[in-house]
Amino acid sequence: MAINYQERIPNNVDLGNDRRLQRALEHWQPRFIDWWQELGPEGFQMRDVYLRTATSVDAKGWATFGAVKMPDYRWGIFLADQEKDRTIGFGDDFGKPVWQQVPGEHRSTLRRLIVTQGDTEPASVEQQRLLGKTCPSLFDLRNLFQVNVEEGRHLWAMVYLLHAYFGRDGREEAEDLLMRHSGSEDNPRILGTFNEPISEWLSFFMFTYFTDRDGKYQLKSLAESSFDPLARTCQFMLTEEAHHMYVGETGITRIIKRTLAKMAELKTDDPAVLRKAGVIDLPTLQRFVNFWFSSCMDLFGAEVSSNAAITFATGVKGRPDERVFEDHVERDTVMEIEMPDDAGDIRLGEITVRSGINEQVRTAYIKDCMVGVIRWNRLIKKAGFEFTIELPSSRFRRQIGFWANIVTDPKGEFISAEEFNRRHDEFLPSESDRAYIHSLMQQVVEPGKMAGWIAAPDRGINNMPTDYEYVHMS
Ligand code: BYC
Ligand code: FE
Ligand code: FE
Repeated sequence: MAINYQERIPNNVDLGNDRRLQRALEHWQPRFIDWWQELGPEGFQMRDVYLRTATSVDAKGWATFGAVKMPDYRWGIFLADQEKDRTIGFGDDFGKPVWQQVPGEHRSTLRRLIVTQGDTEPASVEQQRLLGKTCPSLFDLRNLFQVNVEEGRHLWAMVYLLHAYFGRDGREEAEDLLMRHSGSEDNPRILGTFNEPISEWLSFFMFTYFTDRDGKYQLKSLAESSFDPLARTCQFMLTEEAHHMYVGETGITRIIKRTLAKMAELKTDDPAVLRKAGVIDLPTLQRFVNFWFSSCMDLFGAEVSSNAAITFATGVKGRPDERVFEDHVERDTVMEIEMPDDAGDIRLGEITVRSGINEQVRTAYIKDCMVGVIRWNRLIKKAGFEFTIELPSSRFRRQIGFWANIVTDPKGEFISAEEFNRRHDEFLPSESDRAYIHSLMQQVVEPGKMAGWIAAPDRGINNMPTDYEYVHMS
C-alpha cells in the first residue's frame, strides 16, 4: 500500500526524504491498522469523533480539533524542537554533547527501555477496548477515544525510534509490540499493570489518574536522556499526557461530586443506601484507589536497582526534572531508605543515590498523586462529611522490590497472610464491589446526558458546550 507520508503521517522528521525508513514503516503500518481494527476500540469506528490531532509541534498545530473517524486518524511522528548544543544533564558524562545516534555500548539498554515504553501504549488501548459499550456520556466516550488514539500515536513514536535507529532488531521489536497482548496467557504485555483488565469506567478513571501519571514520570525521566531523539520524542508525548491525567482527575472528581450530592440528599453515608440510589460509595472508591495505586507502585521497579544505577551513570535515563536536583552526578552520594530487616521489621538503611533512582522517581510520583487526593478530600469536607481518601503505603501489595511478598495492610503495617485474606474485601475491591460497579455501567449516548453515577463536567472540550455531540450518533 503506497502512502503519501506528508499527508498520511504528519511528521517533523523529514520522513518524505528517508526511503529506508519509509519502507520499514510501509511494512509496519498495515499491521498497525489490522491491530487497531482487531484490538482497538470496539464499536464507533465508523463514527465521526471530535478529536485532537497533532499536525506540528508549535502552539498552533499540536492541537488541531475536528471530526475524524478513528481508523482515519493521522498518527503523526513528532519530536520536540532540537535544542542547540544540548549537553548531557546527569551521570558520568555530565556536560558532554548529547548523542544523535545510538552509541554501540548502550544499544541494548536503550532498545529495552524503548520497547518497555512502547509496549505500554497499545497495551492500554487493548485494556480499554470495550469501554465504549458502557460510556456514561458522549463527552466521556470522546475522551476515551482521544486517549486511545494518542496512545496509538505514542506507539508510533516508539516504533519510529526502533525503525530509525535500531536496524533489523528494531524492526523485529516493532512487530512484537503488536504481537504481545494485554492479559494474554502466553504472550502478555511486559509490565504487570498493563495486563489488568479495565472493564468498567471507575477503573478507567483510576487508570488514567494513576497509571498515565506513571507515564508522565517515566517520560520525564526519558526526556532527560542523552540519546537526543528519545528525549525529544518523550518531551512531545508529555504535552498529550496532560489530557489523559485530566480525564482521570476530572472523572474521579465527578464521581465524588455525584456521590456527595446523593449523600446530602439522603442524609446518609451508608454504602447500602447509596448503592440503592445508584451512586459509588466512597469506601468502594477507596478500595479501587488501593488497587490501582499499589499496582502502579511496581511500575517504578525495585527500590535498589543496578539497572537504574547503570542507566543513570551512563546518561541513558535520568530523573524527572533533573535540574531540580543539586547534584547531577551523584558519584559517591548516599541516601537513606526504609527496608525490611531480618527480624520482620522496618529499618533505615543506606544505599547509593544511583542505585536508588527508581525510589526517587516513585517518591516524586507519589507527591504528584497526592495533589488530586487533597482536592477530593476538600470536596468531601466542604460537603460536611467525615471521609478521607488516602493513598495506601508504598509497601502495600507489592510484587517488585524490597516489599514484594511481604504482607501488609494499606497503612503498610505487617500482617499475616491469613489476616490479609480475611480482610481482603476491606482493602481491595471485592467480587461484589466489582459486580455492583458493573451493574451501573449502562451506555448513555444522548448529547449532554450523564449516567446517574457521575456528575456532568464543568466544561466541554476545546470550549465546546458540554452537550455537544462529541461522537456523531445521528
Ligand atoms: N511488572 O532493576 P529493576 C505509560 C522488571 S507508563 C513487571 O527494578 P528497572 C503509559 C524489570 O523490567 C510508563 N516487571 O528494573 C501509561 C526488571 O526486569 P529484568 C511506561 C517489572 O529496569 C498509561 C525487574 O523487574 N514506561 O507510558 O530499574 C497508558 C526488576 O528490575 C515491573 C516505562 O516503564 C512491573 N511493574 O526499572 C499508556 C519506561 N517493574 O530487566 C502508557 C521504560 C519492573 O531484570 N521502562 N519490572 O528482566 C523502564 O524505565 C524500566 O524498565 C522500569 C523498571 C522502570 C519499568
Ligand atoms: Fe502514552
Ligand atoms: Fe497516556
